[in-house]
Amino acid sequence: MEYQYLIVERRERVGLIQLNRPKQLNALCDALVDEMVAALDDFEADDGIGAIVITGSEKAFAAGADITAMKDFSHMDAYRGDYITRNWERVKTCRKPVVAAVAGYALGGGCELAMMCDFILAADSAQFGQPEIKLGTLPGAGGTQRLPRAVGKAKAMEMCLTGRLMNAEEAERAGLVARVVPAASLLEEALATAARIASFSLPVVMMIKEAVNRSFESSLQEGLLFERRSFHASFGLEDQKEGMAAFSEKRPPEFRHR
Ligand code: CO8
Repeated sequence: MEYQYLIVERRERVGLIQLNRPKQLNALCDALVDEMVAALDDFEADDGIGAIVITGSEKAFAAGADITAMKDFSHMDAYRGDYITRNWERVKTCRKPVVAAVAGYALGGGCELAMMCDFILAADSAQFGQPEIKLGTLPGAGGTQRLPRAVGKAKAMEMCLTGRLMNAEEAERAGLVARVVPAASLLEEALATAARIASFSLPVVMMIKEAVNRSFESSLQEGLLFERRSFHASFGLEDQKEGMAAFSEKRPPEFRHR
């Protein structure tokens, strides 16, 4: 497929999606999101891909939903078109791990997109924020829901109510990002991290992703039960036999189902 707003590449077992609408700081228009969904569909269906990285440019991961495209919407336009939320959740429903590699601005929908990914690696230049209040609106793709889960109520409330930005160092301290790396090595680090994930048994990777996500949707007891059942199920996998045999034989495992 030809992409207008993305650069999509395969780096061995890692699928790389680079948002590429530089003049608008990767503002998330419908066409860009549609392309991102198509790229995710392709990578999800491709047995040769074990993990996915979504990144932007040096200046912006994404500066939010496209304000120019939505500024004249009526309530009916937004509601009937299910603006934005229509297909954004595809990032979340992807069963393979998705890593956000964020440099520069991740604002509004950009911050929400990063938070939909499984975890965020941030360049030291990254800035996160939900500045919708300054536009007379509010976050619409998870900012008021995922941000408090990531950084706690106080910081999330303050950010959403004031529109202030959080830098990479604070974001790491607050638990919004997994790790901060120098801007120059962000992509390399993100690809290496995704490649490591993709080197493991894919069914196990998917089970782990599912189990961690379950912790946000269930009581502790239910989550623990889900985890235990998945753990039991892993003993039905050839890769579990290989992983444990390799440990006993003091050799690296060769997972077949990658
Ligand atoms: N939408 C459309 N165009 C944008 C956006 C955007 N979100 N952000 C930047 N641009 C455009 C600018 O208009 C400008 O275009 P032009 O050159 O034609 O004037 C170009 O990108 C460069 O921007 P700036 O000149 O402003 O660059 P600066 O370096 O001076 O500033 C900032 C960078 C601080 C990022 C600034 O551009 C800015 O504040 N942008 C808007 C950030 C924002 O408010 N984001 C939230 C948008 S609303 C939103 O995301 C709602 C989400 C809820 C829906 C659910 C999911 C999306």
